[in-house]
Amino acid sequence: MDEECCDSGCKPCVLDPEDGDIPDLLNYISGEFLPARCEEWLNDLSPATGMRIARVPKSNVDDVNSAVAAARKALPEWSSLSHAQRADWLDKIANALEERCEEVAQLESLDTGKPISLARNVDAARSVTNFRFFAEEVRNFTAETFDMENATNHVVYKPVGVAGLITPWNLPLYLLSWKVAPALAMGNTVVAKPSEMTPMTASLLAEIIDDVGLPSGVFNLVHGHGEETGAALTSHSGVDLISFTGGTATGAKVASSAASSFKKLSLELGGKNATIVCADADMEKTVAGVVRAGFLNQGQVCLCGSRILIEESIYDDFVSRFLTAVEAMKIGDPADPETDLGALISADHLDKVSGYISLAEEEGGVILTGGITPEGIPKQFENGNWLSPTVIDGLSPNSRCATEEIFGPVVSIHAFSDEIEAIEIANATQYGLAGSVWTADLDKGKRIAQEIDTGMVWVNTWLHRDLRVPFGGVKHSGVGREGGRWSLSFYSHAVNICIHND
Ligand code: TXE
Repeated sequence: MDEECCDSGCKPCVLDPEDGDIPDLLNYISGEFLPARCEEWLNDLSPATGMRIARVPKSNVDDVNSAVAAARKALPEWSSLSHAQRADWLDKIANALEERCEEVAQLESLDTGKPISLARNVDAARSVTNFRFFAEEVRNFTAETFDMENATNHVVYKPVGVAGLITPWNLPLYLLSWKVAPALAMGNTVVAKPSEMTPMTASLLAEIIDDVGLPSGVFNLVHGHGEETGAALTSHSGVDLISFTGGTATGAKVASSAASSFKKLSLELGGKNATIVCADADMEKTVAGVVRAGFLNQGQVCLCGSRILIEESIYDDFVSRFLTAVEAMKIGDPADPETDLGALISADHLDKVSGYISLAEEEGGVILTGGITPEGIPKQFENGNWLSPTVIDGLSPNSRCATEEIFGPVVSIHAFSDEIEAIEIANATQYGLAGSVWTADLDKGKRIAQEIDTGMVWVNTWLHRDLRVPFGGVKHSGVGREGGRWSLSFYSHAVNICIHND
């Protein structure tokens, strides 16, 4: 094996001497598959093995300019279609995607290091559903009218224009399709910029869109680094709207870049979500739910419950059952259908997460389980980014590890004495995305849920999604809401036309 300095990070990547036939992914601009104009490439690495699995165009401002020009050119015709016509296009994409569902799952698991079962049941399935759901939403979309004594107000929803869609690496096609579908449904044209770490399924989507014959320029895809390609998109004067999902620090840069040209903006950022376990909760169901909330996708979901608050009277009993369940999870080969936990996204990210575990020890935390490279990882994975699921006790709820986003398979556990203290701890972070409450008393569950400063709270469940409901955060977790009619409203301008009756 040779070592080479990757463009996609400062870590050396491992090159398989037999990787000569790795795919070169391409941009998709105005209906053509193209390399970056500068003909430079980034390496896409497998999180599980560290091997290079693809090359990605290192696009720059020239490629972004071409993509935006293509999207602007396609806008008048696309935006003149009816809702029903655009819904038909979304259904065609959904059907074609569904036919290649297994391929989506395989690519997503390879590119992200997540277990194949998760890629099949969540990523691939939801990507199809997103297109189908928004096809139906826009078909049934009715604009409001408001009658006055001598006039009628007609609200008309116009497309915003060219939508720049920037997505992260944790749920690549799931999140991209969550933005592309409503953006197209409302008559916008799109320039998508997926994460440079997980470009594969975005390229597959471009292939599918090309196959179904969507008019050229309606959907464009530009691969590349965030600082170069992403920043060129957010600052582009020909882009009218930015929807961004990613880290809070990047979100701040995106917001300031988009602000000078007053782009419509939606930011879905990080989270540090509390899971509140009350003494009256059903122990068996709660343990299973709290493990899932803490560790799904190796804890790399913005909604993950990484701060577990447990009522004092059941603390010892709950923790003992919780540890047993955490230690029973199967970590290893992402391609094995029995695997529960795969690899972390990158060597840099593993360093970040491991750094937090060291910090936790400095802050007085005690590692109850995990915190190490899992034992028995097969040889082919020895250069991958592996970490065993980690549970930390003894931290102050105000410590950095208990309040900052770690975004890995790491949770901290804390005791609380009553509802008021649980709410106080839950709110003691700059984030405000989600949370969950586990209790047999549904009135209490609802009461606590209303006091948590987040955009979403689940009671006795987690990540139980109805696509019609608003999705988004408060505080440093984001700005704006997407989902159902909130998406249709974000991806359009509401214009009022008042007609006098006399
Ligand atoms: O994401 P970034 P990173 C959190 C998590 C993680 C941290 C950093 O805590 O550790 O963010 O992750 C593009 N202008 N989340 O650095 O940088 C980038 O190319 C325009 C939470 O990997 O936010 C990618 O397409 N775009 C999160 C996208 O932004 C830029 C999911 C996200 O990358 C850009 C992922 C710029 N200046 C990480 N810089 C969630 N909310 O679910 C980067 N990008």
